[in-house]
Amino acid sequence: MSLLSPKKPEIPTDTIAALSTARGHGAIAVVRMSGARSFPILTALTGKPPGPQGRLLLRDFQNIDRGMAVVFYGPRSYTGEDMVELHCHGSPVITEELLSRLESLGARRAGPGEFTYRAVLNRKMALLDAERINARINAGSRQTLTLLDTSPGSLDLLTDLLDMAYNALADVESHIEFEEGEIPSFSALVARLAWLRGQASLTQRNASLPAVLLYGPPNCGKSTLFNAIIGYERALVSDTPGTTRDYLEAEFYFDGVGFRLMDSAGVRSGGDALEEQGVDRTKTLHGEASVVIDFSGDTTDDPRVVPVQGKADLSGAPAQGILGVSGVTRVGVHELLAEVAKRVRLFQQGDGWDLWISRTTKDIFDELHTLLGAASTAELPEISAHYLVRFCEKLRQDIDQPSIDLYDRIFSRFCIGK
Ligand SMILES: Nc1nc2c(ncn2[C@@H]2O[C@H](COP(=O)(O)OP(=O)(O)OP(=O)(O)O)[C@@H](O)[C@H]2O)c(=O)[nH]1
Ligand SMILES: [Mg+2]
Repeated sequence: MSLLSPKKPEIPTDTIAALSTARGHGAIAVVRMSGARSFPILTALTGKPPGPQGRLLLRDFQNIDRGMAVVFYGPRSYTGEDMVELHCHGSPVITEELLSRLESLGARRAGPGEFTYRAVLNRKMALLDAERINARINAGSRQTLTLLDTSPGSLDLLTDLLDMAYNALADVESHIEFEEGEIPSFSALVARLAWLRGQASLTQRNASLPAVLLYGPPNCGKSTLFNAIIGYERALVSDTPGTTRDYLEAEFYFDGVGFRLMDSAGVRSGGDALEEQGVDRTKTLHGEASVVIDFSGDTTDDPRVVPVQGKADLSGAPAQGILGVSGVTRVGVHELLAEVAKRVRLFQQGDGWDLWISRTTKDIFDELHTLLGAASTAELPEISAHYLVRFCEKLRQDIDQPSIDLYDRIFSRFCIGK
């Protein structure tokens, strides 16, 4: 089986550069360069040639900054090409200047995912597994990271499925030839594909951070709690009911689980037109949220809802099944977050999330599902065989000769610098 096929894109010969750390201000930033001219460009930038393999060199980046240059000699690098990492101070002015200088010395600015794209072309990783790199960067929980490490590669999953499909085809063809017994049902193949698609759906569900909504009447302390949880004064707080109108959101991590915490307009009727629009948004968010922290005082069977009583420092003990919390004294906040993390895990894991499956592999499974549906509902074994042959051909092609379209689909979802 070969990933290098004549239909594959050509290996590029130019040298690319990009900022690989997040944009904005930070202690350090890393600008990466990959390609045949990486070392000559580094020499031109710093006035000195790169040192021996793996050496870290302190360099003057031509009046722009002083920093560290890390050199990787191909093929022992991420992309398989000669690579340089320039570690500089994390200022957008510095990194932009540095990139412009690299451009003027002959590098080209990299597009999304271009470093990983080169790694695939240089056989550093299989195309269908390149998405794991992106998933690792975007992982919202420890569970995702663990599954990224333990799940078999997409090529192995597809190859196993192809074996099962060949067996199913052999059964149908021998039935056609000898016309004995019932038409084979290839139920094992159907069950396996259904399970894989279920795992792929769970993976997708976990691909974005789940939304946790603060919900309840005006003035109950939602925005105060929002600020207390995220650790800074993001939301306006006042004793005037109806303060929050637009909803706000901020990412938050607790006990290895990430979520998007959302503050919303307090729900009541009779406010002005703007407030009513805010309340409508809150109601929509309530329908979509993975977990709702509900200050309304009601209890419910909805597993997404965690009932709380706000301003626990002022009020007496809450009723059975309701958690007392205060954004001012932080009473109950830790317990609340533990409960939210528990609900988020339930939502994320569903019934047994055991395998991380990439989005492109999910798309392949969906196409295979259509073919298998046609094969399993066909009334004549010849028609079943026809669709099973197409099923096998499609799998064979995705394993051996991924199309250029597949490359585009995968790398367009990457960030620049990866
Ligand atoms: N003592 C006490 N006061 C609180 C607590 N939480 C909020 N407050 C006060 O209650 C008032 C309303 O708080 P907010 O956090 O703005 O309430 P809200 O639910 O966001 O209100 P709306 O945005 O109008 O829906 C403010 O004066 C807060 O200082 C709390 O836990 N204890
Ligand atoms: Mg508010």
